[in-house]
Amino acid sequence: MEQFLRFADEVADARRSGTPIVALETTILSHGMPYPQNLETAREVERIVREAGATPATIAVLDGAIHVGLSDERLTRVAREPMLKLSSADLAYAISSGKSGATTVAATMRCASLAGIEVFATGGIGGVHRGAEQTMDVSGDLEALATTPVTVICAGAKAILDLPKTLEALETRGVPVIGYGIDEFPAFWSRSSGLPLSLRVDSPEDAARLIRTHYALGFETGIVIANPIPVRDEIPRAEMEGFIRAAIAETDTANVHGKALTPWLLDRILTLSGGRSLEANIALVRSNARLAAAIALSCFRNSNP
Ligand code: PSU
Ligand code: MN
Repeated sequence: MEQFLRFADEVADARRSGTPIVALETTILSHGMPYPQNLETAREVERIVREAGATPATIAVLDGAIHVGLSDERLTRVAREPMLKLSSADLAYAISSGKSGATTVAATMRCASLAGIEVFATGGIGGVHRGAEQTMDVSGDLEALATTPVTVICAGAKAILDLPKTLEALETRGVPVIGYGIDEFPAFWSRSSGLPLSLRVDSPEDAARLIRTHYALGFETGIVIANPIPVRDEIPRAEMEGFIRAAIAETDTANVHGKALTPWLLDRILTLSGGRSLEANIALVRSNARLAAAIALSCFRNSNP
């Protein structure tokens, strides 16, 4: 499988010395945020991971190769060039036909796992869409979480989703969903969803111990660490819900579905909220990167006492 992987120099060095690495996804950049904010965010998130003492590995498929760690030139390509949105089902196609694409949570987890990276920071995971009773639109992220041993640090699932059903689906698949310093599932742009979580950790050390224990028990699922957006950056749930409902109501007439749905909704919500949703999105990604680096460092200390 190494034949498909191209490591950036800093990632290759970190792998050689066995120091902590944090994987980062690219769909959030290419399909989730406008240019140039996406590029600025990508650079800043990498800087945050480095400052915390870990190595960032931003992942994308470029011209048929899985890049683990992107040069600034490649990062710029991902931020500016229209490219495919790659979930698990699309990876082999993109690689075997020499195409380029940004990786979703699902595809990034697979690439991280192939590269031996255990910790991954993103914004929010995909899940069960509202109206899934009719559309059966359920993100491949859930299946990837069920089958890929990578820990995902996120601000919950995007609140455009059906959050109760998303939690049920994760429970069925045996994926631990752990609140970080919180007893409920965060709702991405808002800290609160009203949905209780029974698992909670309050420090990177506790998270690292839990991760080690989960895999020592022989499980091969992913783990979700749900880190609420910082208080000062959140948009209260009642307010967000108005933007979300308005955007979803427009999807019928706009005739969007499938892969295009999540990016379309995020873009509409950005407009409806007057840009505030993007500010919040950037803030929560930063916060998740910081926590992911701290957890990766604790995992590293655990295995190198
Ligand atoms: N969260 C965001 N912006 C995004 C996504 C999540 O704030 O762009 C992306 C992630 O890459 C996630 C994907 O894996 O949306 C899920 O898309 P879908 O529902 O089509 O599986
Ligand atoms: Mn879908």
